[in-house]
Amino acid sequence: MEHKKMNAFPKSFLWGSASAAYQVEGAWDEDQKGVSVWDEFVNIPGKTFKGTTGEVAVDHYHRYKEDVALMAEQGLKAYRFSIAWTRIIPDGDGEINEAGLKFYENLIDELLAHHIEPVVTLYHWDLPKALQDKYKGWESRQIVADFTRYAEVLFDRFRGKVKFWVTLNEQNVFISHGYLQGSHPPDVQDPKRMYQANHYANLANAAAIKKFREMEMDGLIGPSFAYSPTYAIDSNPVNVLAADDHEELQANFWMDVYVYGRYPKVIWKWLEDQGIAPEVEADDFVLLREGKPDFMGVNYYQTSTVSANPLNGVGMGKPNTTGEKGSSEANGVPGIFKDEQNPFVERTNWDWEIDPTGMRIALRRITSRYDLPVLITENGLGEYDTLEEDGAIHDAYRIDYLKQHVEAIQEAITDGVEVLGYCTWSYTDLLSWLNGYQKRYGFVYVDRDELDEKELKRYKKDSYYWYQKVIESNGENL
Ligand code: BGP
Repeated sequence: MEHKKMNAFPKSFLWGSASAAYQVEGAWDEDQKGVSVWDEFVNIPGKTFKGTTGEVAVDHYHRYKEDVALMAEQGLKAYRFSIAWTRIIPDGDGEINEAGLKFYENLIDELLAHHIEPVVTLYHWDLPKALQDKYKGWESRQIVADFTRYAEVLFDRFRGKVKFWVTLNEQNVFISHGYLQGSHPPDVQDPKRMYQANHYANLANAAAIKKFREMEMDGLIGPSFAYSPTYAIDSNPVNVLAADDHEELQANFWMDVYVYGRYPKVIWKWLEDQGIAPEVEADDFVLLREGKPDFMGVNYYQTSTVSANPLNGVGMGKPNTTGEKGSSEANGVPGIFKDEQNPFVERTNWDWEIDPTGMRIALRRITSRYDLPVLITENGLGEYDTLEEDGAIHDAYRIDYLKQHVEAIQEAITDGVEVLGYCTWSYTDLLSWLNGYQKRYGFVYVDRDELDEKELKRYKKDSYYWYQKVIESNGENL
């Protein structure tokens, strides 16, 4: 629908930006930090683009004050970052490491001193390797208790300071990449194991939220879900059915569990028919229902367009991690759907579709189905940037992308969606898990590349100044 007049952004709207520990911190073995599964995985030849690692990343661990000063100057209202479990409890379930807690306390205090709201992600993929070795990490029910204890340590320490908490970042991504595509640790390709690990992740998410309630924490908590709303390639009913299946399998399958504590029936039946349904206990569903979040965190980058796919049709294909446009392979699930290129939208050099209207659709679908407020925990454009001789970075394409998405959010607010805030991905440039350092997302350029860390100097991009004006005008001046 078209609106005659748009609603303004709420006064309390969190204009933010985001990062994740492994992608920015570096200092991978300092101050008694334990080893994570990513510390190990990146050193397996051929796993990441040009063998890049986060061992130094953009050295945020040592430069956090400089980074927060840049945020303050820009006027940022919220900064979403993740805590590395291995800094807090190096072996996952043993001693608590005060030096790790201190680092995050300093960061949080620095943010609060500049009136920037910390938005803390408990888990952004860097599982303690000790737990992987001990009981196969997410494949064991034991992870639920260990994750809850870790969460409790953080709730206890940062009570009163942190008001926004994100439990698991993109469970749908780390589980499917880790156990189906084998492109993330622990490098498994087995759907049965994937759905089992996923079930325990659901329980861990719910148990952490339950703990938050029991501790009477002042604040809001929810997961961050990577949501790519589905379109059918056309109105052929078989393709519309494929789109329905895609939405059920790739979105409702996770978000229904978070909010309603149950799996969608159609997908559960399909999992049983395939012999890949997880083993569950009756009490699990009691816990899942007790773990209802306060908001749905959404990482929105793009939509998915699909068509029907026969039983002998196309299977899993590799995504583009090189930045060579058009290099992603055909991909699908035989008997259900296959991915299509949407002819109505542009694509980035990494073949990600640029679809701001899809953001509005994502926000509306969540509101209709779950009736929860939404916190946009990630959205942004990964592209090549050029550092000019005078230190400028003219990223008009990023401004254009962000502007269109902010407009779509305002449309959604006018439609009646409650949006708590908008965290762009990312604040500084950082390591892209599988795409190295050349795929840049930040407002702040960091001068390093795949092979050379250089001096890791920070430069403000044009988009930095653009967002500054957006924040200053509470979204009126785009
Ligand atoms: C999300 C992750 C982020 C970030 C982002 C961009 O899936 O939560 O950590 O990496 O995607 O993705 P990429 O780095 O693959 O371009």
